[in-house]
Amino acid sequence: MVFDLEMIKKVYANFPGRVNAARKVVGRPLTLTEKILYAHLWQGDATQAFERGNSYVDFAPDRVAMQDATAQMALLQFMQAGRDKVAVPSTVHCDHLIVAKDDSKTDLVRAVNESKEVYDFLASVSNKYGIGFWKPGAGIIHQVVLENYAFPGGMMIGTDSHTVNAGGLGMIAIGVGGADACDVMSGLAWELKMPKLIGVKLTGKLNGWAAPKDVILKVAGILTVKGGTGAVVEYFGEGATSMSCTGKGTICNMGAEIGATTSTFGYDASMSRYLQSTGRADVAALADGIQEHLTADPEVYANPDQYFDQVIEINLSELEPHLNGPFTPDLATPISKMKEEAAKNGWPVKVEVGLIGSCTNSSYEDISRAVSLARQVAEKGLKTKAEFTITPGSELVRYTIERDGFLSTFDQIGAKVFANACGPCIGMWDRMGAEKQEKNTIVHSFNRNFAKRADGNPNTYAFVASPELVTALAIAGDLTFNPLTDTLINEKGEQVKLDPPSGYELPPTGFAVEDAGYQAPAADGSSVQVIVDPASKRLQLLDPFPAWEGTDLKGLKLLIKAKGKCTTDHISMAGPWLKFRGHLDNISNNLLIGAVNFFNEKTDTVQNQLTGEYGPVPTTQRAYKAAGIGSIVVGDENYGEGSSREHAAMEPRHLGVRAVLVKSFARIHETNLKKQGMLALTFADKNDYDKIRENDSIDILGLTSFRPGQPLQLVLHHADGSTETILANHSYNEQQIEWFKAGAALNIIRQQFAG
Ligand code: MIC
Ligand code: SF4
Repeated sequence: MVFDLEMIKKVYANFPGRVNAARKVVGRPLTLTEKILYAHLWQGDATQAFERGNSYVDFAPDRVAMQDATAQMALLQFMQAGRDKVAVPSTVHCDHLIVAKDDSKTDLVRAVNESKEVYDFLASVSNKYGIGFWKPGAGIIHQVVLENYAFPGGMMIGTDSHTVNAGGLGMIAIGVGGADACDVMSGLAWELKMPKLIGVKLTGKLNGWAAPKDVILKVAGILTVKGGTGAVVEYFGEGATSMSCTGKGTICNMGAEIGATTSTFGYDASMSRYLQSTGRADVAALADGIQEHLTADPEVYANPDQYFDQVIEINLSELEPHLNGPFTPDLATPISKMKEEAAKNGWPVKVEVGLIGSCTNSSYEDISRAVSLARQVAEKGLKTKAEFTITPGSELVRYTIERDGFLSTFDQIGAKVFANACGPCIGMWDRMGAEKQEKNTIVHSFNRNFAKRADGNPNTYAFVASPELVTALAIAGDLTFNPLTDTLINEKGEQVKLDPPSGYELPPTGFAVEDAGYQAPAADGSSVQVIVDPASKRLQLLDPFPAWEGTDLKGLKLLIKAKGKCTTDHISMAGPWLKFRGHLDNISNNLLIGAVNFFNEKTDTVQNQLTGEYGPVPTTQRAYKAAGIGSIVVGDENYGEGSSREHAAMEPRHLGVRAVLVKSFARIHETNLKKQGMLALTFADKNDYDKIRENDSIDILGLTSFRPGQPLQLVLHHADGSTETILANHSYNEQQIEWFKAGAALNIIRQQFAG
């Protein structure tokens, strides 16, 4: 079945005209990114050129996707927006709440029982408002979107940072907070600063052990976790077209780890093959009809330096397999250097567990290449040294790999197959012994490896690699094993070498599935009741946040000055906390518990300025709230990196934090703060971070004349009676200032619909 074919036809019917209009106003050949963006202007045909990195632009995305952990908040907000039905095709995917422990069946049954209330809520809201619902077990949002909804030249937003995965099928797909999704589902425009453009030219061809994953691991090493901020990464060149569509998806997926707004590839034969094999020959035929518009103008790829803000070139023929980590996805080490690096840094080299799958790497191709290595275990008389797990990305893939015998090969090496869900990737992994907090190493094909992410153990060193390399390292049980050069000793004591992986881009006999797990919404949902039990611990209807009081904010207490990396995992942890994603007050008990306090280097231990005592961050903040005192959070570089979860913005808002002042922000988090009526500020002089003292009370001045481009003044009242004044920049435009004044963007939508 092809979903929303009429919508795709409409987009394609307008596409050539829109691209031509854009080329005229921009006055030069266009990149693919520009074509898709200009073809999705809210206003229709372009009448002016927008300045990259500067102009705020209103867009009209074609669709919205939400995963269960973020959909709860997105839909709780949408329910307040006063709409009967979503304005664009939208879907909900149940993938984040399933704990990986025993095996897929047992784990799924347990999750369906444990999270029944949440699943029922999501199913009934979906049914009521015309949203497609993918049941638990159907698969991970991004894989399901790629298989069913993504289309070349389309534009979508999703409440998950890895929504960008759909760039593999030539989309502009962007991760957002739930409030943004709520806007688009309510029929409003979606605003984004016109991104800068990074071009990545891929020459040569992948071979041997190198995989698409290595392209993005390498790019992450070059650009770092901040390098893509505010930019779209567009890949091109012979290396791009020679790669599979799902491989392109992997590269785009992990573009979230460099902070990129999104990544994309031009339409090519690999995308057409993928569309056909996933039952969408119609879409492929439509895309063929406008193919020159679904890639950049030829001048652009011939002279990329003239059209992109930055150009990187990677020769795939020379690309080495990489391992990125530990604790950050941009610490890239080519496998040949691992022995040296591990010894130098004291990384534990014994691999305890190899995990493949996730939304990043669970295509048929990935699994078939990994299985070609698993097969060699028996053939070469080896024994797998580490534990090994697989989380298939969708039921379509799982069913097909089972049919093709791959799962039984994995079974022979003792692998565990978890449910088609996020599982260990998001800390939903009941790993035996993790509570002992022993120092240990795991390797996985996921995208993130922040401390504690997979198993909650701060001493787990997690390294990211291609599924092929993960499989080889699990077989060897050794992080420093270089399959290109090293041999293993088999059961008979002989030295054997693994042959390089091989596999299939797509299943030779086609995909198959019995029940993909989709539930269509009611044609007329007006009589569907959505019930939220007021006594529920997992769901809570939202109360609107109060409007700004109309004055400067004075006497804000410093809640915490966070030191170093402060991702959304540090601000609002996942794992066991995922169960409270629909209950703002309960989840607020994890506020910033992972952030390191600059003054004592401890986590979750800050001074309460009212009592002088040290206590957990949420308790301290609740004390300020009870006393009617506002507070401020101070942070370092790239604050809020990682996830799209708006809980990281709503929790401080709910508990009475008024402003977040940092050296720099990650894009989605900065927008989330603005949407929820918070002040998201950056130090005009980054050195002023050092001026913030533990017992500071801080005034924010200039709010009564809050204007775009004009810094605010902050007065730091130190405990010794001295004061210092510093400047804070902001990136609010007129509209966003209105959100601040109204108390949240949603308060404005609500008023509009009520009026
Ligand atoms: C993640 O990979 O961190 C998540 C869990 O998918 C998040 C979304 C969430 O926090 O629910 C993301 O990447 O946006
Ligand atoms: Fe799920 Fe992990 Fe993908 Fe996030 S990155 S959507 S947690 S599989």
